[in-house]
Amino acid sequence: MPSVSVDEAIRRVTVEGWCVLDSVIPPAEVAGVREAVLEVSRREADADKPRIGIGGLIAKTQAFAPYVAEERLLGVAHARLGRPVRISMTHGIVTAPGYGRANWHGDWPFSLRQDQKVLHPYPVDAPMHITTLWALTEFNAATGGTAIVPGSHRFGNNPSGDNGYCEHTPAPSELQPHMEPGDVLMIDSRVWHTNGDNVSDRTRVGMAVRYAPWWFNVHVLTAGLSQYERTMAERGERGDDVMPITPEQYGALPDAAKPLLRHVVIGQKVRVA
Ligand SMILES: O=C(O)CCC(=O)C(=O)O
Repeated sequence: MPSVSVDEAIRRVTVEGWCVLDSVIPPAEVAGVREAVLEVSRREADADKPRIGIGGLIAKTQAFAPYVAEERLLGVAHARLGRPVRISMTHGIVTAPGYGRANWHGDWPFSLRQDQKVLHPYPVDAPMHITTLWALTEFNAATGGTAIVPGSHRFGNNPSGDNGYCEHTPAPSELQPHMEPGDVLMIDSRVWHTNGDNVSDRTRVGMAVRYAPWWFNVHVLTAGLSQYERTMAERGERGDDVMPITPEQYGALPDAAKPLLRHVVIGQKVRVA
């Protein structure tokens, strides 16, 4: 039985900017999801890499799809972002023992070293994106679990926007929530966060799934769409944050997940009249 209710989760994400939802993936089912993510990471990347980031995860495994529309996740997303919401990005994260802490940042469009971003200080105080970080192994201070600065969604800027705080120095008020496999950390994407140091002897496995309101423009991130193709050609790189899924992959998704991912199906027929 989950111990955090929908209402409590909404209150915490609204006021404190974060909340841990326990057992979004039931304990008996976590190993299957973890193995699916590890299988993709073995296919995609050199096992010796200290951090393997897997962009467009939903196009590579759908093992986590049964959980993305969980009542509390959608309850908070709807309360903060309105309806309908969409899943903007899905990433696998695998960090090896010894992998060090990265930099404080907010997530796009609050990752302020990117070209496309919200101006800072932010011109409006509004939730625009929600990041969820899924523990598939234990997340804690030893394994390099996500560090956050509670309340920082209301600070109007973050260290990647040169706000006077060092991006690489621990913040006095930070905390690293302890999460069991299957738990999910839900944050307003403006919350300052980073991975911690993995000082354990265990590989940390997780996922990031982000939720966006209906008006949020993911075209610039979606491989195959003209806005993405033009931008990436100018930059000479191809980001893999959002990868399209096939109609077959879409058809096999659980019904509750379909509305969240409809926008990334390729080969959709367009009716012009
Ligand atoms: O690895 C983590 O715990 C944090 C990942 C992160 O910062 C992100 O996905 O934006």
